[in-house]
Amino acid sequence: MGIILGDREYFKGIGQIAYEGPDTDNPLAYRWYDAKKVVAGKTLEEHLRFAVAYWHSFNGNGGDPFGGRTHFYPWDEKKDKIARARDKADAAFEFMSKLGLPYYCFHDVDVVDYDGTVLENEKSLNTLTEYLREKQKASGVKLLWGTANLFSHERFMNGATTNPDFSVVTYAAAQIKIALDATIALGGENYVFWGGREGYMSLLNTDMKREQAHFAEILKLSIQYAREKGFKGKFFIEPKPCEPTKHQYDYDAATVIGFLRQYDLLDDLSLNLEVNHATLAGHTFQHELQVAADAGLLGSLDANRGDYQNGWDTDQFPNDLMEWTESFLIILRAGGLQGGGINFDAKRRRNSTDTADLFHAHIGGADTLARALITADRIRQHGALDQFRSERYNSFDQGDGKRFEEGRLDLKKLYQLASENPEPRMISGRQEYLENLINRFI
Ligand code: XLS
Ligand code: NI
Ligand code: NI
Repeated sequence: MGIILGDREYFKGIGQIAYEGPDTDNPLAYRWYDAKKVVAGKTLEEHLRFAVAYWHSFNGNGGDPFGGRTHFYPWDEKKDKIARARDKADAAFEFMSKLGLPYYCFHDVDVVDYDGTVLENEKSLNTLTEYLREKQKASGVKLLWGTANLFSHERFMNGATTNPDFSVVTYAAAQIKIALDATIALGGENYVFWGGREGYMSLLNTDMKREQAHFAEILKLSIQYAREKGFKGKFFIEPKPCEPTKHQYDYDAATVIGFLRQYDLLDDLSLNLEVNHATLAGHTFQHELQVAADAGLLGSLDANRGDYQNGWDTDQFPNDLMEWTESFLIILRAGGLQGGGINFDAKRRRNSTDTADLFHAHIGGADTLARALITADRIRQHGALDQFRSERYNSFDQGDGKRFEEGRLDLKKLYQLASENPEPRMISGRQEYLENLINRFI
């Protein structure tokens, strides 16, 4: 819908980012993300549903444990927090409209400072919600998901919904209620729970069973509340194994699925998977995608990447074509994401201090993923990969193998078959051949 400016232009000298194709020399153009291009029956825009993360792009200041801010924002200058929050919203919508990406995501405290009582904070967020609603209308940019930041404030140091002190749990609940109200008011399509402090540092002071039951109860109450208010969207849990707590309850996809099953929460919740969280858990992102897809719970994605050498959540912008091509093979096979989209939960490096860097980061991310999606579709069209996979299991497609899958054989029958049949022949898994096959398309 064109570029949306506030009182002033924050990203001067950068105009609308357009698709110019792989051969362009313009670094401020998309080479692969051609939003209207149709792949596997849908446009790239419909497949990818890219979102900009408010926290990394407009709040994150480049600080790290060893040093303060390196990113200085012109929208962060006014004294009054509401005026400052409005400036930030102006900058955000200018940026998103220039990039032409369809969605954004936020935590409550990204939008406006929460520095008062519960009711004062609610009032501030409501004021900004009104403002964001106008911005959304003017730009066509939509809210992919909202969430509550239940990890930064010191009251959450022992956990939020899993805090051993009930009064802190009520504060967490209140914050969720207010964030849900804002998400609903903005037509948010989903709501995310990432439990930053939901875990423990030491079992010596922790009743894990009780804490997890409290978390489940808050999820249930939150869903109930939102549904009563007419929210039709999806709820996602975002797994992460550690950081900030030593051991987070939502460790990985399989753990979260077990938890959801245990507390009967599978109807309303599915997963928001993040690349760097997968690798922190000792998995590939592809593994996490496959676990969620197999359970029918592949909801939404946080796109970023970790670092091969560092063991923490570096949240770099995605640029690994192989990783994302393999990922899209899984996503396409699963029929796409259920209700979610792809949020760039990624930040520019501490020393990427030019305004243009924020554009390069998102353009590179969008192009990497678009290119990977197109590549994965070509691999699927070619067919040899999927054919190899299915043929690998064809001994279960007929005869006793089929009867086994249908649950119609007992252990004695399997014993009998093994004793009657010769030693199974060796069948190659042909991994190197398949890796070469994928490389042909990249
Ligand atoms: C942090 C998480 C966070 C969630 C939203 O590691 O990825 O950014 O996506 O709370
Ligand atoms: Ni995330
Ligand atoms: Ni993360």
